[in-house]
Amino acid sequence: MKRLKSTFHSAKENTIHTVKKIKKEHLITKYLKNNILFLTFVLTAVFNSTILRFFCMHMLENYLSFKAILADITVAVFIGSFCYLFKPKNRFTYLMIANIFLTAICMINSVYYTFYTSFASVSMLSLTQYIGDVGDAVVENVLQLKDIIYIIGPIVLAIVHFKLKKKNYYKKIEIKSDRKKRMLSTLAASGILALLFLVTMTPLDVSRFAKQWNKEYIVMRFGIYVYQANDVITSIQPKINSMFGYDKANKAFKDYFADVKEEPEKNEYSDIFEGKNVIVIHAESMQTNAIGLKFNDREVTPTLNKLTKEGLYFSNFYSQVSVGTSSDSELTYNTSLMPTKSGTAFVSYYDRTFISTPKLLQEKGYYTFSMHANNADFWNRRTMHENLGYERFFSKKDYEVTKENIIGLGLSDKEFFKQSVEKLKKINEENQKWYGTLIMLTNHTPFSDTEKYGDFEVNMKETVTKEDGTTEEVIYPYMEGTKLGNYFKSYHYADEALGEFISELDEAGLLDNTVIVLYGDHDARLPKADYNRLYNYDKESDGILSDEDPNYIKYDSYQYELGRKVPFLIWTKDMAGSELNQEITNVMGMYDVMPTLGNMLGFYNKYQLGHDIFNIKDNNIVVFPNGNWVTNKVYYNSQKEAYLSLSDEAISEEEIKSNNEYANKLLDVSDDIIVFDLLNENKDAVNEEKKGE
Ligand code: GP9
Ligand code: MN
Repeated sequence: MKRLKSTFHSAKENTIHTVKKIKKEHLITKYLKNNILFLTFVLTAVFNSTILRFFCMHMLENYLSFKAILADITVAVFIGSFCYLFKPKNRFTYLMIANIFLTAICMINSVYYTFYTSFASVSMLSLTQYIGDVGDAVVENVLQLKDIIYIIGPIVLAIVHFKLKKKNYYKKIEIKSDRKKRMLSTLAASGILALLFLVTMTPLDVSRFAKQWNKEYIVMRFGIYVYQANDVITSIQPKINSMFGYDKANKAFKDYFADVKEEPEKNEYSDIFEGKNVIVIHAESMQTNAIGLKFNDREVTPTLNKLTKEGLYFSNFYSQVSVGTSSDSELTYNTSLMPTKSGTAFVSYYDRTFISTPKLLQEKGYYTFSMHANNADFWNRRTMHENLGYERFFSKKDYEVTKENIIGLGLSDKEFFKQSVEKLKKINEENQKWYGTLIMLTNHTPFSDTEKYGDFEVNMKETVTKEDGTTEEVIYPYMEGTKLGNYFKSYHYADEALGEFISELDEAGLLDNTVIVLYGDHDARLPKADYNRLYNYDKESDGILSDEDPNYIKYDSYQYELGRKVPFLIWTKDMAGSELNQEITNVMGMYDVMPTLGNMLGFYNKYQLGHDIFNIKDNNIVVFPNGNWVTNKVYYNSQKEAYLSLSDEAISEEEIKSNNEYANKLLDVSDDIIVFDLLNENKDAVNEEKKGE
């Protein structure tokens, strides 16, 4: 009986389940049937965006990226939801307009990508020169099927619409009362999808999205529609920033530079390199702390060790970058201005007027150029290098990049230098004097292409004599397998590339009248714990020494922050042993390069924020974008409002206060110059000063 009861029970359950299932199926089919046009709209929008990624980025994980597809669906559902505000027969018009709009975004980007290997930005399109370029691109590409394939979207939508109309579909589904409800529930669905998307975001996604310059990455993760919406917002932001506070900023600017001399202060370094060719090496992620470092008696940076010993080496030098990393260091190096407080100068303020080293040298008759084997739009360099006064930018398309010669982000440094030497030979033949910046690439985070860096071990080897008199080699892992260890391997490779470059230049006779300037662009952002292991390795436990051990070296956050020093050096073939061959230990920042180098090459910019290190000497202060600063005596951390004394001299409260004021004023005036375009606004005064020189 019991058994019978339970069989009956489960039969009943089954029936309920089947009924529910049928109802569910019925609901789904009902939904599909009632929303054919809306769904066609969503599908075509997602299809177009996917096709765009397919044509531009080729790799399967890019165009079939789950995140991008989810983002595209979210946007399409969101936009499409408003169609429910209209009567069914009018929904087509709304969806068609929206579809054409989204299709246009895909088409424009498809054409733009073919031309620039990057995605379009509204801020760029607003510049007439770009409209010209893009216009040409459209003409050149108009016949390419891949650019017009996107009209499949509106065509499919139209076909579906006319078929439905013929079947009297719109009249059948007309239920007046539920329009608002349907719109709201669809909107809510897009909200849920957006939430789902947000939980899949990694910190890297968030930071790249905020910066908006790594366009390929954003399109790959967020889809083209979110990219374009973000692009509009980031393009408008600088305009909004510059709408308020102009008068105050202009006054502060005039006051700041009122007492600055029109003429440079001369010293024994004035004009020493006037008329010489200059090669500037932007050394990716090179930090000072690897210089002189050895593993098992092998130097990490033999080339840099040699150059720093033979040249004029600034060993207490800091880069002053913000979120714009490489591009910020280029900005500060070239203009003696600080990175902007929001956004990045290269991306958000690329159309401002800058007084820069290449521009001033161009005025002195130099041919100016830059070389970097990465995509020209990375960090918006294509535009900014022109604005900074480089007459020619040799980028990825000017180099032969094959699968075999790629390491990490792109063309390997060895190959980059090799191919650059050929270009330099030609430049040298065609120009009397020239100034060029070469931007390295291989030594870039995450330093994981270790098998391509060549042999460089970062372990610890020891030879032990055994009781029987024979010897044995013991190997301790030390830095092997750590991120810092991999960084040293990568650094060693980059240093070797540098060495080969110098030899090749010498062989080509290009060093005879040339000054080499090298700066590390910023630190490599490596874990503090890895430095602790480097300085406090306990081979017995393969861990870290106890802080009571006599050999323990303190490495706290102050040491870490101060350890972000990067090398800066000036070297010529014949400098070794001369008066110029020296180490300068006074603290110096990237913004001091333009004044210091300017004095040596014979140019001057009144609106520079740094100082000639040979004038300011031990009285210098290096201000960081976050308000921290360092002098020879003290390092101040503005977030913690705490400092570390760097000398035996007492530090007074007043000193801290006045340096804080100096730092804040400098950061404000620098930001104002860029945001309010003050060098352009005051161009009459600026030009007047130039004439007076
Ligand atoms: C890219 C390279 C790296 O071309 O300069 O930029 P970063 O990530 O160091 O800012
Ligand atoms: Mn960099």
